[in-house]
Amino acid sequence: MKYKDLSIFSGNPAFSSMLHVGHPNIGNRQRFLELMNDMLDRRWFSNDGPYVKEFEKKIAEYLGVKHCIAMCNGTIALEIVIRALELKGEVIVPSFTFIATAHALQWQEITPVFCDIDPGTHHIDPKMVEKMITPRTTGILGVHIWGRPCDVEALSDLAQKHKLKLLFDAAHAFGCSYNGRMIGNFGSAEVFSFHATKFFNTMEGGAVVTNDDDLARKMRLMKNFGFAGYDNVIYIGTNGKMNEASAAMGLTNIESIEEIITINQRNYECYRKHLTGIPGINLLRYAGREKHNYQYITIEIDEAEAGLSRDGLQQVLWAENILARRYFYPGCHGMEPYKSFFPHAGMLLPETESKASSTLCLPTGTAVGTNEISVICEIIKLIIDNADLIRERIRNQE
Ligand code: T4K
Repeated sequence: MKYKDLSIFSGNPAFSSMLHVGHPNIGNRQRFLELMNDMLDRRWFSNDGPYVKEFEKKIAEYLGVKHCIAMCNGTIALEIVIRALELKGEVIVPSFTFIATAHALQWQEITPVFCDIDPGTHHIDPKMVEKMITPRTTGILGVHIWGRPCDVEALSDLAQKHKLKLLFDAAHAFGCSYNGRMIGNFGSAEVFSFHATKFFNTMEGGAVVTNDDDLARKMRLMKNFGFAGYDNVIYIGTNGKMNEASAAMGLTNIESIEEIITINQRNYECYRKHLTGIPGINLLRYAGREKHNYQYITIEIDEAEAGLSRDGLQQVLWAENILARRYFYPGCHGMEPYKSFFPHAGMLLPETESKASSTLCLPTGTAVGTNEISVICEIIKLIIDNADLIRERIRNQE
């Protein structure tokens, strides 16, 4: 598809350079450079260096949780905690999540059993979870999609009732709360991603946080090859360590976290104001008294009302250099190896299929200003106003 040809401004995109979803936020650059200089002087780059230790302490304090084990990324963090919890057999997980959630299970030969979502929240539906429990089920892996907490209480009750382990993928939910308590304090453990595209980043990085002392001890061994001191390996392990440069980025960014959230919230409010009233475009709301990080601007496109499909809208936005992303499309069950393993999974996942084909994430973060957001919304309005014409142009290009 030649996206440029779809520009509504006669082939001249509205923005001269790409507006991204996931352009990294950077705190105080000078502070980061100072930390990097110190690191170079010290010549200590990895293996539980001083920055990683300080980072873990700061994260644990910020979340009010006993243990933070920093890792090289969120995927390895998931794999390590899944192993430390001794999950096996089947684990129930939403299909409407990033592929890493499912892969972290499958990588350890655990079957991810895909569960449908609640269409109102986009979260794993506890009523459906209960129906998917079998004698092989050992755990539930909930995901706090878009930084909004999933139904922690219902999942905790289910886990308790059926004697299952409960783990949360909180990759999107750093800085968010559930019932006034910071995400990070629920289930046996919660996993964060601090990837460059996350609102709070360590370039690459992640962490498992937990209030369980034994689990924390086990994961500390596991992320360092199982070493319990020089020449003494007491456990099977891997290399899941965070490096010092990543920790320095984390230490820099944690100082600016409230500022970054304020900008994300400002951007969200700006989108809310400008998208209101555009037919068929519904912004997912951050509501209530919980703490939110506002890192995803997610819209749902009602094709019948908008006159255009989600994919049609995305194509025209790309032509205007607005790199909107259709995250979690087509759902984990629609990707390999799961597609081949469970070719009919979609029949049990109607809400997942519907949301995977109707949601779109729009650019935000500190690299995006309110003027740009007004223009993005103006363009979306123009596209929807001219949906018939645009459908015709897309058809001609296919
Ligand atoms: N669980 C969940 C629910 C997750 O969402 C994720 C990761 C994980 C687990 C696993 O955590 P990690 O192992 O990644 O720590 C991104 C991220 O790579 C991934 O971390 C994230 N979720 C996922 C939702 O999105 P893509 O496919 O969007 O990456 P890419 O390269 O297309 O970049 C996205 C946008 O960001 C582009 O428009 C370019 C921009 N960008 C990206 C990078 C890396 C920049 O402007 N600068 C950059 O440095 O996956």
